[in-house]
Amino acid sequence: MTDKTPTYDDWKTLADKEVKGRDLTWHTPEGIDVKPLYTSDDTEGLDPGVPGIAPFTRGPYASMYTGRPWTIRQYAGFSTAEESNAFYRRNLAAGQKGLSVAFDLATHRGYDSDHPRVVGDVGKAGVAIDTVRDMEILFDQIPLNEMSVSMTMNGAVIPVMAFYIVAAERAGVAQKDLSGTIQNDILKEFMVRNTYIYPPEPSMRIVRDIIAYTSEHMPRFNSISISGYHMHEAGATAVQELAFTIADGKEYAKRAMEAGLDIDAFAPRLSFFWGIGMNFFMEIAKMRAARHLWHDVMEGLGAQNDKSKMLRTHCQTSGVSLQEQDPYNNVIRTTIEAMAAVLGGTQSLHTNALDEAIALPTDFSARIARNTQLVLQHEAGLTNVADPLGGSYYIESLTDALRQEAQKVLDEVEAAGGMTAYVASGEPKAQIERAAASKQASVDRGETVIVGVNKYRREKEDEIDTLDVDNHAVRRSQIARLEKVREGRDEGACLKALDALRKGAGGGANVLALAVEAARHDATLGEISSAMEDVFGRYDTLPTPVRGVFAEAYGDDDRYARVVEGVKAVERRLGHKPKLMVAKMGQDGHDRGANVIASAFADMGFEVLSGPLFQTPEETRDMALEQNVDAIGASSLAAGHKTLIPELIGLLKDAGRPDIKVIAGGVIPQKDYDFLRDAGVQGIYGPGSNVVECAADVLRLLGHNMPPAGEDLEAAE
Ligand code: MLC
Ligand code: 5AD
Repeated sequence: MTDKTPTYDDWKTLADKEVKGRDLTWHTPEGIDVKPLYTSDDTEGLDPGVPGIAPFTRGPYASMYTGRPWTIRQYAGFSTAEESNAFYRRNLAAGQKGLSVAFDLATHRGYDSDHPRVVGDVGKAGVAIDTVRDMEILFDQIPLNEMSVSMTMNGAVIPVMAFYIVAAERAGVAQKDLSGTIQNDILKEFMVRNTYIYPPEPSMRIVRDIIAYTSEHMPRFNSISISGYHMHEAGATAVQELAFTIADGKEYAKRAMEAGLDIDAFAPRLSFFWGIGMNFFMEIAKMRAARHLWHDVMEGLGAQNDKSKMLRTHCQTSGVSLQEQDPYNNVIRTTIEAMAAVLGGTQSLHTNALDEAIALPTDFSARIARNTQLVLQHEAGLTNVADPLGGSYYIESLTDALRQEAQKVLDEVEAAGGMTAYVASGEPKAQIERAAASKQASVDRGETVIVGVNKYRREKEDEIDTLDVDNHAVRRSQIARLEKVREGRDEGACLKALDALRKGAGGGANVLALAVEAARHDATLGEISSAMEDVFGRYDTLPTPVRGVFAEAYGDDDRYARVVEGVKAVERRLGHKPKLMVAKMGQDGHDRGANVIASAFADMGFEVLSGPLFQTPEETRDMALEQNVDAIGASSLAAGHKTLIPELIGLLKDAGRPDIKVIAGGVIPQKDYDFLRDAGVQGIYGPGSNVVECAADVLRLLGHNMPPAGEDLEAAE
């Protein structure tokens, strides 16, 4: 040993010897080259400061969890308001601290439960809410002046906020005493989540009206939850999630300022929301970089109050990281992700349940998910020190690299005229889809390992119990209550309030204030929503999947090449390219999987037709017949499959085209497979399916004899 402090070069000499010169650099999808070792050289000039003081890299509060732990806030909702209320109360009794409401897709998209477009969606992916009465039942015996409530609502945000305010009012709680958060983040809906209703401009006006209303009347309420989560779930890299989300936040702040609001009057109640996946250190660095970036953005906009510059956030562990295969591994994944969220300094956290890949949580899986947080808070010693990773060479360096990369994207957004214009150009959506396709290709090729899925796969899976909601029963009971509410109200007063809302939407009035009035007269969600639709219109888009990502990732891979040959053989026989329609029926807007399939199949030589989102089975049939497709791939991630897919098959039969093959993919529990097969579904592809193998299967369905993969799937055990 010499006295000299060893340098990075000293280390490199040794390491090179150990690995015989192999390059140990990790080239991340973010475009960051992560070295195999970090030293004090890497943090020279980087001082992250202390928690609670600008730029808040180390946390928004000085004492952080040493003063108060993060809020355990489990996102939940299913079936009726009664069932969800009972579920919330059980969870609160068992240690949950805040509420977070998941609404069904009918509610999200502004339809009452009796609307013909939502037959398959009512009560499925969340709770059905049609009127103030439903909202009163949802929060029955929950003191709204004490309990902070988050509501994930963006499309039908106006009627939902109005119902919440009026339900509280009827329970004797004034709106000034309500604490919580409304998601109200429409820009990311146009990019990735797809539960928009109106076109971008009127949608932005709604966001602004809510910020204005809450900053005046609801000082304890967070007016928006600027969400990167859904970008993350759609496949975005950390830099994309970070940059597009901060850019969204800047856009909302600018819009509110343009409407004459003082930035320091509303900015302290802007909040954020991150998705936290398995890339442990990257996720921690992302959260720290975000706080620094937001601080700079708000200073740039002229904020004076420190609270305006302080990014507070909710986090949710990643849904797409969870798998159907060997599902108990999901408990481990969620624990790791939850630790990243905590070490990144989150204010509030949802941990996913182990059955995520196939269904909504049961009491059992919800208990484990909640207890994951309780164990982290009470047993792991994580809350004893604020920002315990502060000063880590790697973390500080990665935080800075992410901040710089994201800043470059922020500058591009600025040059493109701000985020509304950039979103309208379709560019961020396309970038995220490219990242998603390339990630899928990497998993399918086994370069990215997922334990129990593309490596160490079990020969036989255990069955687990999953929650099933009787969609028809929920719909019947919702319709009965809707009718009762309509009968019991003063129709004249209700119509008058709706008319005032319609007029106000056309003029410059605050639509939330007018909707509160309509809700007081028991107008329904669908009525409030369509009063605004009369003025704003409804927004539709056609998916445009990216091309070329799979072809590039697979190159001359043998199996891929054989599938491409198979497609050509089928083309010769049919006299046209095999034509696949990717269909999204019902109000389910989760389109990552559908886009990945469309993109990959097109690369393999299929002619792919992507149907618009939100089709009815009739509309899918019409499009399929008109375009004369050979097969339809129905993608379902929101539990509408048992209603919508059999209906489509029946309609094709009635139209004399039972030969059009129908396959299904997405979040479909094994226990529904037989039901779907009996209904005529010819192939079912759950989470973890390999896209090239799906294509081989479709070729088989079209009469081309592809040998099964066999050797291509590395099966262990
Ligand atoms: C906190 N406080 C402290 C403190 N820490 N006081 C002293 N010392 C400390 N160390 C105070 C705060 O100032 C605040 O008071 C109060 O305690 C609560 O802390 P908070 O940090 O505001 O936490 P919380 O109330 O939980 O709010 C967190 C939030 C909020 C700001 C991120 O926006 C939120 O709850 N978001 C949740 C969003 C959510 O659940 N979304 C689900 C999406 S699911 P005061 O007086 O200042 O308020 C989804 C899926 C899908 O989207 O697609 O369907
Ligand atoms: N209950 C609980 N969790 C839900 N999620 C979505 N809907 C519900 C619900 N009704 C979670 C899942 C999903 C993410 C978007 O939110 O984790 O991946």
